[in-house]
Amino acid sequence: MTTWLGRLAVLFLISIVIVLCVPPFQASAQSGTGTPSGYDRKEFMIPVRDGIRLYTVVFAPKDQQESLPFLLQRTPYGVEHIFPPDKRTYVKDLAAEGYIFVCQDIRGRYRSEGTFEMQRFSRDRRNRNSIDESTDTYDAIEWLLKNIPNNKARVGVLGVSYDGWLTVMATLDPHPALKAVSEQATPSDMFLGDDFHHNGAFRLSYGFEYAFSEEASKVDTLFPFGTYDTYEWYLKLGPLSHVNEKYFHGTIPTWNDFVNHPNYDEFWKKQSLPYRLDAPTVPTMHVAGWWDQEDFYGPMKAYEALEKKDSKHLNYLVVGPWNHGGWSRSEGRKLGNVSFDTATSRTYRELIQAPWFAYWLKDKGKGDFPEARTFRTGSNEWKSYDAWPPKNDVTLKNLYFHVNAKLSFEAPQTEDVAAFDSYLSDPAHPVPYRSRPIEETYGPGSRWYTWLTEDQRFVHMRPDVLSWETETLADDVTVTGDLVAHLFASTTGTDSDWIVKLIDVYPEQEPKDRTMGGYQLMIANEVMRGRFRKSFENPEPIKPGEVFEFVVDIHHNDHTFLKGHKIMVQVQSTWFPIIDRNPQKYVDNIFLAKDTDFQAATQRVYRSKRFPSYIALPITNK
Ligand code: PG9
Repeated sequence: MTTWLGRLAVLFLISIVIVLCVPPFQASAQSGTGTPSGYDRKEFMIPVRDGIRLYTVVFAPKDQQESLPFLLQRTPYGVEHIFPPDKRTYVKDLAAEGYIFVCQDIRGRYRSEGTFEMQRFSRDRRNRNSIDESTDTYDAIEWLLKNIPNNKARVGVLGVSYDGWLTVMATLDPHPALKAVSEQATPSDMFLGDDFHHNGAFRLSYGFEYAFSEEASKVDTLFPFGTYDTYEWYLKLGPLSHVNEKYFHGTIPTWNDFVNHPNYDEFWKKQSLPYRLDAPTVPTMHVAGWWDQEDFYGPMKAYEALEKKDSKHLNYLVVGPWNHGGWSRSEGRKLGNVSFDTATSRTYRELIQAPWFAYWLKDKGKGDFPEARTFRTGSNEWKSYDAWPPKNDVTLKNLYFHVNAKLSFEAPQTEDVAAFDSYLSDPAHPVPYRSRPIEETYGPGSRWYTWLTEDQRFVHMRPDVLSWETETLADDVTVTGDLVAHLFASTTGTDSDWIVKLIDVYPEQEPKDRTMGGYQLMIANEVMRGRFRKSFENPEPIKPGEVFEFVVDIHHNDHTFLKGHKIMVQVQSTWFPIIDRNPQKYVDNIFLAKDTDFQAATQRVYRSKRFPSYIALPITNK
């Protein structure tokens, strides 16, 4: 790091306090250490098998009579300033139940010793001295059982996002005292669907800012942009090769990994959870938010991977109308402008999370948890399922693109070769992914947290964003399960991104809230990087002008498009700067592309009998 960067980093350091009671980067200026509460707070440096010591804070209830189980959370975001459990929204209901709470800085972060590695690979088991996050958790648990008085010799682990991923790591070769976990918004695959890439398309602003934040220093550090609207900053940055040339100078390991692994190689595969997970070993509750701006794919995939071998029925899923970690704070009655009529986050904490741990760690309740619980948006109701995605009462129906910007469940009959809609995609003028100014991701006042619920009218009718919509719905239409877009499309370039957004269009006269009149609420979305249409391992150029079927999985959902609403689909080829600009000319590694590689391209989306673009929707009446 250069000296000026170092100084700025220190300045930023002082201004950021990461509080573990809320998910990462929901910063708060308060320190929990001095807050009076019903807990005794003790700090330890817990040694693990290679001699490294991990900074750990233990909160035991002051009036503890009986032996209590542990609830452990491990984190890269700093435990020093956490609130006592009875002051933390996230675990207040658990605190009322009675646990000994433990928080630990993982190796190399904040006050722990050792070296941090972003999502450290699993150790080589042949080497008895090797370590990973799983052995660190094991050793910490072993130490706690032996050294903290009056413990019940049972442990639960929970956490959101990175802490959720660490929760999953705890279940690999678990300590025998580990009796239940809840991973919440864990990433599962950083190339296919979580923080750093989606379908191989690089999440530029997130990847750049997060890598810096974790690796420029031992503590979280905001990148010193020196400008408020990062849209312009990233545009001026130009090709990604300028990042190391101008700013990182090779000092940020995760950025170097991005550059060195542009395709789905062993590096990404070995990190992914489906690669690491086998049959569930510990009762596991996965928690996801429909509008999670960071890791929605992750918990859904982790659930799916474990479910394949869940013969002992240890694997459960909860999905609600939340952003990243939204269940752990506030009431959850609203997200951005969207109302859910009920306190969804509180319901989760009181009626789902607390009974889950009470059953496994304290033998309370019957343990008859539904396999999957979701909050169905639109109709705003909790649903229980005995399988996810639901197998019964669901019919797959295709919603087709038509002439005059129409969508309908009838397939197009036209043989016309010119049955397509078209736009010019220009990387010099990329479509913003949220309305400008695009504040730095985790900066003060950032609207990052709710961007997925933003009214899509801010780009509707842009010449490089195509839209199709249904007639006003005469009846409710409910989708439940996996939604997949099939785009028959061509480009004049040799590489191209395809972004598909499924939108619930509110009536112009919205009876419940007139400010929502005509609102375009995105309920599903995804980007597909064209070079990976056949293989994520071996990308290929696209043949200019040839029509391909690009299959874009826009993920699981449970949503009712209410009677009186319309269903809309938007397609575009840039989503900046959350997704880096595709040069639209095939180059082997986009991280090394030159300025001159970027070119405008004419895109066509077909809607004919031969090339019927559509979205496959799992529809239910239940
Ligand atoms: N989404 C964050 C993250 C997790 C794991 C790796 C990289 C980033 C987080 O909120 O922790």
